[in-house]
Amino acid sequence: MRRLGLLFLLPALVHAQSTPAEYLRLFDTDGDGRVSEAEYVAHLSEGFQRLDRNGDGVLEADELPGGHGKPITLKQYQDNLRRQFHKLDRNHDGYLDAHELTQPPQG
Ligand SMILES: [Ca+2]
Ligand SMILES: [Ca+2]
Repeated sequence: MRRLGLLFLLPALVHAQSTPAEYLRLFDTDGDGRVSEAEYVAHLSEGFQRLDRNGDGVLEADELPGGHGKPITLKQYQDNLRRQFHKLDRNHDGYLDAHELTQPPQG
C-alpha cells in the first residue's frame, strides 16, 4: 500500500514533553481514561486542519511542511489514522490506553 508520508503530522514531539498519562489526556475528550477511535481521529485531525490553511479539506503541496509532497485529502488522512489506531490497539478492545497510545508505531 502506498505510504502517505503522514508521520510528520503526528505529534511525536509531544511524546518527549509529557508523560503517557498527560499525552492521553490530550485525546481523551470524554475523560474516561482511554482513547476511542473517534477521539484518536478527532485529535490528530486538528493537526491536518491547522495545516489546511484554505480549509478545502485537502493539503496541497504548498500547505505541507517543506512545501512539497502529494496532495492529501482529509478522508485519506483519517483513513490512515484509523488503520494506525487499530495497529496500536494491541489487545483489540477498541480503545487505546496510555501505554498503547505511546508505543512506537509498528513497535
Ligand atoms: Ca475517552
Ligand atoms: Ca486497547
